Amino acid sequence: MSLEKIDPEISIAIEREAERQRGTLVMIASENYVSREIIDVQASVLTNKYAEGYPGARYYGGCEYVDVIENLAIDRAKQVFNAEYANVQPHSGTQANMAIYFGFLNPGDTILSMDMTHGGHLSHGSSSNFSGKLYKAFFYGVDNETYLLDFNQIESQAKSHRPKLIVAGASSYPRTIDYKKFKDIAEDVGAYLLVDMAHIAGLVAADLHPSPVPYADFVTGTTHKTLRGPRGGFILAKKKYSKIIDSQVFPGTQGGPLMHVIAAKAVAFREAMSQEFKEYQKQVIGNAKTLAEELSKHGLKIVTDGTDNHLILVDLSNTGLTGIEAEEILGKAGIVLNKNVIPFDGKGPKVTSGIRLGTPALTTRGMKEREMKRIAEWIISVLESPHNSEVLGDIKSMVHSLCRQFPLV
Ligand code: DSN
Repeated sequence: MSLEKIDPEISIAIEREAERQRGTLVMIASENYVSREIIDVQASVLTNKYAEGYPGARYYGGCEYVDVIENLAIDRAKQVFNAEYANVQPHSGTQANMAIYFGFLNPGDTILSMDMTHGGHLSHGSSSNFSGKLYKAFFYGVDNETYLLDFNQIESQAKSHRPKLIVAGASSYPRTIDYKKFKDIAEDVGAYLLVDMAHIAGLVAADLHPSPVPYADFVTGTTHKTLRGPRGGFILAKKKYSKIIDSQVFPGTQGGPLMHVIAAKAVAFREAMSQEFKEYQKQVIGNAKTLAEELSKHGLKIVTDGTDNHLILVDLSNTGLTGIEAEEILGKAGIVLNKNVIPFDGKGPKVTSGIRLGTPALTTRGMKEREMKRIAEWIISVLESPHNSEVLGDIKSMVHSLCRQFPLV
């Protein structure tokens, strides 16, 4: 029997979500569209299987095929990122970070990470997250003029707080991160270095952003952002840490691994080895640069005046709109993105003075510089006429027609 018949409410909601994804411009920097193969693998019979443990050492029978799958996922992750060790079981990036904290810190230990209001992530010590409740977190930020990472500040914070772990990585930082500088500071103060490369994992896989793997003790990431795989996390590290990390992922912080997701991660790592993937990532960056230039030409303030990666942070302070207002009106025109705090934002995370835009999903649809220029014009028109329903309606229909020209597979 079809889902439509046995559960029409869920069936209709899924169909509407599919229409929404097809018919709007997905510009949330952390979202993407996976291949049909990855969707099929995630929807496979692997979802039926329990496999607590690791390949060759499970707590359940019948694991011979899922062992093959997990070994392939591990080997491919190691190959893509040139890493000595990989764990592909974390259900999310936050759980990957949790396994590292649990493995190498004791409650009350000090960590030093990027301030969430300057672009850091919830799981890097925010007081509302376990990481800020269990550990004593101190934060570094960006320079108040350039909005670039301030390594003098990072170094002096590290020297005064003597953290056991330094966390590098961000969810709204538009520039290249110098991991060697982080490593030098960590070494100087005797701290471990964890790099959370969730946002830029696809760029790193394609050699378009310097890899943290040679410098960091631990690298965590997610497979669903620029890497364009299923929703989930992974960990890379030096081999000497493998036993501790494995035991902190399972049984430390998780039970049964999601084998359908791990199989889909394996397919994503395989896709990431292709020339097509490298070309795709180049276009992601090219599109982001064009979008930033066009928005800036039309008078919008771009944080750090541009981007090196897949995302752009816009400071709305000269538009008279807050981030939440901009998110809402752009959404009405079919342009979906998120409000975002900008460094030194006085408005707080629920309102914000900024918006974050990303190009990974639009680039997967095949859009290039030409489309970015049109989209920039639409964004400007919406922001200039936020209460003009005719303008919003016109742009919404142009968005629809552009989406039809770039169908999803
Ligand atoms: N919340 C994600 C983002 O959108 O950046 C990171 O986990």
